[in-house]
Amino acid sequence: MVYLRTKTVKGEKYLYLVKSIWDSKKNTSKQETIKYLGKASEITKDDIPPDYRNDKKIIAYLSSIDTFSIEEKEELLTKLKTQLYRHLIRGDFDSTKQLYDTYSLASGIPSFFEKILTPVMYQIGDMWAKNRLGIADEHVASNIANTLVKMINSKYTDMPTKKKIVICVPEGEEHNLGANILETHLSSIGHHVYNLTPTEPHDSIVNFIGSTKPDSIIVSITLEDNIKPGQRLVKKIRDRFDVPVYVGGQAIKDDQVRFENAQIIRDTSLKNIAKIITTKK
Ligand code: B12
Repeated sequence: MVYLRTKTVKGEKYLYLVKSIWDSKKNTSKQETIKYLGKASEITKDDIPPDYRNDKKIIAYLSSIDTFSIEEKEELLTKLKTQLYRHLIRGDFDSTKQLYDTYSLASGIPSFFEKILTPVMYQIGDMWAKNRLGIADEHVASNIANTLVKMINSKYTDMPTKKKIVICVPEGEEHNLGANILETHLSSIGHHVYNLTPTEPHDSIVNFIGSTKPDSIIVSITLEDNIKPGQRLVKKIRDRFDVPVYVGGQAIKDDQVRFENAQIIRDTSLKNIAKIITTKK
């Protein structure tokens, strides 16, 4: 296994390309330096020996450090997205998980969701819309993506809780990967999230809110056709409870869309979403 190791000397980072080798006599692994790459701030991609430039771990690590130009980082991200696209379409969960593990280790889980998984899912949708991808492939891809997000989320079930947050979608909305990503991110920072997605009857959602008394509610809408049902859902909730409701998702990207009694959140990071919905007004 090959990876990059950092040594910090007097505040300056130095990178080494190292190999992990199994020593069967001592029954342990040892590191062997393949190449000393130099000061992290001065390294370019050309410093990496060609054999390792496409290594997933190396790419994941390099795309996370500041020393690479934006163009180089973009190039590395593009490679990772291409790899993920292939893994998802093939239904290859193990490779998907491996890519997630290496990338998130270096760059964090939110970055994986925002920079890799979400754009790849959008690309899959575009390919499907252009008839360049079958519906079965799209299903396989979204199932694998959802399995991964659920698996990441399962790590956080025992965390202490800060706020109670309900996530729901309007009746008829079957898309819920975005909702599951929000659930995972909010759980990872200590909130107790009740994810009612995918579609549930509006009355069940309202009854659930009555019994759990959450601090905030997220309504995620993907299909434009579901904006009206979404508006009805928000009205039903707000007619009964004085709880803040936040609406977001692909359907409301157009800034003409309005919701009474709810705040629309557009184009912002997961970190910022968490801040907005948990800050008391
Ligand atoms: C996977 C998928 C499906 C799966 C969904 C499985 C599942 N469990 O989710 C299945 C196969 C079921 C499906 C069905 C359909 N789909 Co579909 N689907 C997709 C696809 C490829 C990916 C969706 C996804 O997971 N995206 C990635 C997630 C992470 O992104 P996201 O939802 O935008 O979420 C992010 C943000 O928006 C934000 N966010 C989300 N919610 C909220 C809420 C708040 C408050 C905030 C602040 C932020 C926020 O956070 C997330 C993380 O960054 C998209 C393509 C695309 N562009 O997304 C098409 C797409 C959404 N589908 C589409 C269509 C047309 C359909 C069908 C009508 C197809 C059909 N004829 O049957 C049906 C409708 C089913 C239904 N009634 O809902 C269209 C929608 C077009 C439109 N403009 O309305 C798309 C865009 C494909 C396309 N290019 O045409 N689909």
